[in-house]
Order: sequence, then C-alpha cells, then structure tokens
Amino acid sequence: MKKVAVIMGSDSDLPVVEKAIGKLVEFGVPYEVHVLSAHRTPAEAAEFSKNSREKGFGVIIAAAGKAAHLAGAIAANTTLPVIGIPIKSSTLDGLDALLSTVQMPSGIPVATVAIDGAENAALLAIQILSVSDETLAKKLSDSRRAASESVLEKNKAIEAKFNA
Ligand code: RP5
Repeated sequence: MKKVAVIMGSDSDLPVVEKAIGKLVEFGVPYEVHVLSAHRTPAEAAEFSKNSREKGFGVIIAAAGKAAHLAGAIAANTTLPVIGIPIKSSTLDGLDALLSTVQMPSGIPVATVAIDGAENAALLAIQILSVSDETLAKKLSDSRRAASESVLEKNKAIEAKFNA
C-alpha cells in the first residue's frame, strides 16, 4: 500500500495533526510524519515534495497555520494529491490559514479541509488510497455503517425522551 505523508509547518501544530495520525493508525495505513516549513525550511520542503512519489507516497497531508503556504508549496512540487489542513494558530482564528490554503491558482490544486479538520484530512487520504485497495474500501464502508448506527441509537434515545 502507498504511504501517506503527514507534514506540519511547526511542531506546535502537532496537537491538531495527531488526530489525522490517529485515523491513519485506526485504518492500518502506513505513514510518515515530518515538520517542514514553506517559509523556515523551503529547500527541504521542496526536496521532500519532489521525491515523494518515488519514495512510495500516495497522498500528502500538509498542515499549517497563519500565512499557510505549506500545502500550496508542496503541491507546486509534486503531482500527488495534496490535502491541506488550515491550523487555528493565530489571532485570526485560522481564517488566515484557511484562505491561504484554499485559494490556489488554477493548475495546482490543494484539497482543503475545515480549520483544524485533521480527521477529515486523514479520511480523505484513506478514501483516495481506497480507489485501488478493496480492503481499505471495505474498512471505510464498515466505519460509515458504524457511525450511522451510532447516530440512529442516539435518535432512538432522544425520540423516546421527547415524543412520548
Ligand atoms: C506556521 O506558523 C505553523 O504551521 C504554525 O501553525 C504557525 C506558528 O508556528 P510556531 O511559531 O509555533 O513555530 O508556519
């Protein structure tokens, strides 16, 4: 199976990024985690991206806050799918990171999830890998079914309480 690269702009992003790592672990998807910055280590970030396909990665998740150019800078250097997580790490509550991540020019896409949406970033990465992996596809549909059942159970309890 292809690996998922999880890149964050600073180790201060880890508390959010850990939720993506947790999902990858839950689904048994191989991954690597790195701290690389579009601004502080631009050469290393570009180098990693340029070699990512050859190194066995299938998807890259890039998390950054403030003027969050990391996902875009990575996408500029690879044709692998890149998923951006805007991190809420500034006085602007993550809106700065959201716009910096999502507003890519035509030709260089970044699939951007919600501010701090690390879990969805991992799920999207897993869904991309599941296109060519039946076992992963089955795990995803099982997980969706379990989530639905849990909501239906909660609905039953609420209905019993209020709709006598
Ligand atoms: C961004 O700046 C990082 O992704 C982080 O969200 C934010 C703050 O970084 P630190 O100053 O905490 O290292 O590049």
